Amino acid sequence: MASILLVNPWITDFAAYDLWAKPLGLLFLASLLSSGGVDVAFIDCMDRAKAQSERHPISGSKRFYGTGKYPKRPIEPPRAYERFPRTYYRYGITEELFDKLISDLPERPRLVMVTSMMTYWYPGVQQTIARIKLHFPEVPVWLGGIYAILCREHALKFSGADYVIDIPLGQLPYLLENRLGIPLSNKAMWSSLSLFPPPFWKAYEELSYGVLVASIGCPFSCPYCASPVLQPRVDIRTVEKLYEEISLLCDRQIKDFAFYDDALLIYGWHSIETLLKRLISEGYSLNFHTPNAIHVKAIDERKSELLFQAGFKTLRLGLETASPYHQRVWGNKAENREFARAVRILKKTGFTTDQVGVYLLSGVPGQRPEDVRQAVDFVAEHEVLPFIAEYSPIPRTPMWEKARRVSTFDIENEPLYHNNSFFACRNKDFSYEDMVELKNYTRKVRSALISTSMADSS
Ligand code: B12
Repeated sequence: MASILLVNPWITDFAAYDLWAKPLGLLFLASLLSSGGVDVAFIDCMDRAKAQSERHPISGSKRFYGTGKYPKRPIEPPRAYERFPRTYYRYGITEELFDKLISDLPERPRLVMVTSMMTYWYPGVQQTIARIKLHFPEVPVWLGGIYAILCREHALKFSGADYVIDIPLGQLPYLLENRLGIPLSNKAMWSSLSLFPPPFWKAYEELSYGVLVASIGCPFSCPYCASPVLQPRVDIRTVEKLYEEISLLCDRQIKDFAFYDDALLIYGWHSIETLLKRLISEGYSLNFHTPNAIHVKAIDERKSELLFQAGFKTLRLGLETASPYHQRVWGNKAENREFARAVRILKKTGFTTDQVGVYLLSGVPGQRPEDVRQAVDFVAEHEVLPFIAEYSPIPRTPMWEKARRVSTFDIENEPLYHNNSFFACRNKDFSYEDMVELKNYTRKVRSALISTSMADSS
């Protein structure tokens, strides 16, 4: 049997927190390969439990609902960040542990597959691939995932991978067969999310949460978002598959589950409505979280009640702005009156202030700091928590051209400038200091809202 090693690379950034972040695409890839007859080995450089076991000097820690801090160590920043006043880190396991995990492999793999997430985390990808190459100089390394799709040319030149893959997953079995002579017995399974086996959770000896995706694709075309490029085709996971995944993880005492859908209450609802009713009727007691935000327009009494009864604990809503003009030109995702209605419904159902967060984009080209401040106040008036999402310019999105014109940094050729913390689209009307001030202001607003809601409930 051929053997393939799959690797989730290190993260390199100024800040990173394990907010239910697992390499779900790679975990599906691993289970598809395994069920097709390949021997699969899996190394997750971001596995907090593994890092803990090696007594990492700055070890990770557990926080709310299974989330937690990654272990980290400061590293030399790349030249693009030279004058940026924040410490740059590599997050994840140590190089020593990585080497040990590689040496413990039962055999030399025929192929190594590496995933990638944020485009600006590519130094972590480079470092991981370089380390793999030290051990297996002649084994081909294939890179896929979000950075590989959005910045293919850059990845071809700089990642160190032998091959950069941006084709749909359904075509991968043919590529494996034609290029490397690795046959797969389950080619049809690769074509749709509804046919994928459960993710390869056995890659983790210890898990503190699970992640799920009920659908991919989004009916909105917001100009700042890459979802239509990354997931152009709608695909739905069946109730049976989701139920199987949850039961398997419940056998491992997992209680917390985060959904990764871009449109959980729209496309995902086809499956989760039946799923949640079934879990409730069978007496499951679980916590669900939606860190990637749900659509305000899709919230109604029926959905809200079902989410509440099923145990949803962390809700994030995508409002993005309270300016009616921006709401129109940024994709018509939600209007203020729809937002007010949605919050009223959620509160009436029983969701509390600290359970409902609202994402607000900040630093979008053409936006003023006052717009963001007004949005923060607007959200606070409705007694739910505002969260700033600093704008990250993303290639192949409709807003990219405007971002390129506004930014004084070379965002075209240097993906490090897509980093939301770096805020490359700063300009004379919206400075880096404005962004810092808005983030501090929003933090204070959140603390005040939480104290008031705690005082009210005691
Ligand atoms: C879920 C999600 C999150 C989760 C965390 C996910 C994680 N694992 O870390 C949360 C909510 C925490 C999150 C946060 C953020 N996110 Co986010 N997120 C997503 C989302 C919606 C889905 C990603 C996903 O897991 N998809 C599901 C799995 C099944 O697919 P996949 O991993 O892409 O893999 C598929 C293929 O690529 C392929 N594949 C994967 N690996 C490999 C490897 C090989 C070899 C091969 C052949 C194939 C292959 O297989 C899969 C099959 O379909 C994407 C948007 C999108 N629609 O993709 C944004 C997205 C990745 N996020 C984005 C952003 C901007 C952010 C934030 C910065 C938002 C903010 N401003 O605060 C934060 C930063 C997080 C941090 N840690 O610092 C941007 C990326 C920007 C960039 N420059 O790269 C995206 C693209 C959204 C957007 N705005 O367009 N995010």
